[in-house]
Amino acid sequence: MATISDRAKGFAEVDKRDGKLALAHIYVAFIALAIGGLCGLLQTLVRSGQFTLPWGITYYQILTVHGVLLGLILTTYFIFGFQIAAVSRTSGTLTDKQRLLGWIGFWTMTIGTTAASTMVLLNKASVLYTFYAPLQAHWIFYVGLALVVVGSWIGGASQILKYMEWRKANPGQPSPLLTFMVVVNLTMWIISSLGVAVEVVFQLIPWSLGWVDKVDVLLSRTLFWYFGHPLVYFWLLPAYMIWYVVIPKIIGGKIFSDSLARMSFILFLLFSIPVGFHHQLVEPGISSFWKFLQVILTLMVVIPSLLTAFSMFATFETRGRALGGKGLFGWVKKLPWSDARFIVPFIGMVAFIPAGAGGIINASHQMNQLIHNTIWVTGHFHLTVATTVLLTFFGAAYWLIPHLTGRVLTKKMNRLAIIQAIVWAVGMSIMSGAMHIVGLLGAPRRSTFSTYGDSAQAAEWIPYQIVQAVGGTILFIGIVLVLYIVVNLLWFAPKGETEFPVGEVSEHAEKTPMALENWKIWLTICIALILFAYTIPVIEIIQNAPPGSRGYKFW
Ligand code: HAS
Repeated sequence: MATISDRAKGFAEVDKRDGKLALAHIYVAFIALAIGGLCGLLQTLVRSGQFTLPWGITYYQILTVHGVLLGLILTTYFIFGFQIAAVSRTSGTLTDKQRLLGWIGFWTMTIGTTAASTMVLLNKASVLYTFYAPLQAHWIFYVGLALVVVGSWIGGASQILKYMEWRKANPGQPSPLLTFMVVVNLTMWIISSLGVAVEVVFQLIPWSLGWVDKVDVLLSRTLFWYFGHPLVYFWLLPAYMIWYVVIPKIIGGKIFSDSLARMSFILFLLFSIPVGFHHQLVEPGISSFWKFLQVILTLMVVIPSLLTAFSMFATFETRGRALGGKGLFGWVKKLPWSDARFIVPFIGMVAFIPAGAGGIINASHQMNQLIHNTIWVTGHFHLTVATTVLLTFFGAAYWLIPHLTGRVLTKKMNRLAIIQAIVWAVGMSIMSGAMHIVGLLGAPRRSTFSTYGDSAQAAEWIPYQIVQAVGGTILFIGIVLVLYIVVNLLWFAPKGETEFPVGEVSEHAEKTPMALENWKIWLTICIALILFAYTIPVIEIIQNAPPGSRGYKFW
């Protein structure tokens, strides 16, 4: 039987030992999807008011499991699995030392994940994925999270070392695009996660151990969001890597422009960090000038997404026309609609159009007053991370896993993968659509009937909550389907060779300027922007902290 992989001939493979490391991350990612997804289903049922959790399990317990496992664990592990494979595929096999670092990182993260998840499952850390103070968790939860971050630095170092080795061996040449993108993503991750590391190590751990009585809540939220917004781009950029580099190859086309792709990644590095205040626009204690400044910087970080949209349209249109597509939209018909590796991420791209528009509404200072803390925000991030990013990851898993396991995606699984994406799109449109609408009517996020009572206003929200539960149930079917395909690709699919698709740059593209790889310039601007956006407001937050909340006697 002909398989998708039959088209692939003569491609470079990821070394088996690197593949094992990548696969270890991917296993954890999909285990997190299974447990976190089940909690998602339970949550929508609880919110509909038609279901009560058994055995004393609380809503906030499952909400924390859902957020931590899907928002933090599934994403980080899939991203690391993909990035390890991408670096090995495009810059060569990792050295033994680099691979060892990768494994140390993996085990450090996994010990941390197990510790944190156990505390959440025991209801000792029902503090949601943002773990805002003054909600307090068991200290083991915070130590677990710190280990996840430290493990990611160690694992990330192994990928960065490979990049440095490549550059040393190839002076004056631009590095492989995919590896370059991985390094930008890791640089952004390391710089931003320093914020959450400081919060956890210096504020939350001492406080949860009882070494200090109080914690400066505003400072802790500021440190969290210094990390929290780049965190969402840490999720998005691997999806963009797949769009820029892998999709052109899958559709038989070329990368529109290497320089444009690199430029957009650099813009993410510069503008994704100094923008955390757009999550704190309604918080007192930060002056409106600094909020306004960070709103402007947030609108700057929209630009690389617009560049990406332009580049993707150009790639699709060029390919469609090369295949004979005529007229304004005739090229659309020429794209490979029956190939899951293309259509699944494509649905994610389409979702990003309304999702991105929603993000711009959120960022627009005054409009934020309307939607903040409503379930509109939940609708926004289910379109962005849970649709755009996740469908792109699923689409990538359909070639990445068989590439690493030496198997193939059969026609039957390919068809099921397309059905899965359609199920996901339908479920998410219903659930996220209802969340957006009822959010505008004022329905709060992170709450249930027991917390907001049975007022007349709450009664108005009930039909929407039921619609959300319907969407959530359809989404859960989508999770079961993707897990079925993944299990098949890991252990049961026929043996064979599957391509790790890496596109070539169009011959019409301009030569890539080496300035795009000049880290001294970009890191200097990045740090200057962070200092500019944060120094004075953080000093003000510390100076104006309520008595005793600095905790330490020496502060
Ligand atoms: Fe967001 C809240 C602003 C993007 C995730 N966001 C959140 C939260 C999460 C999240 C998790 O300013 C909740 C945090 C919490 O728990 O409190 N967000 C933005 C802005 C963008 C944005 C300006 N967010 C994302 C992405 C996420 C994500 C990406 C995850 C991956 N967000 C906010 C703000 C809040 C917020 C406020 C706080 C709200 C509050 O008050 O609490 C931008 O990056 C969006 C730019 C995107 C575009 C779209 C470009 C379109 C493309 C697709 C092209 C399509 C093609 C297909 C080519 C401008 C690239 C072809 C199509 C055919 C039809 C043929």
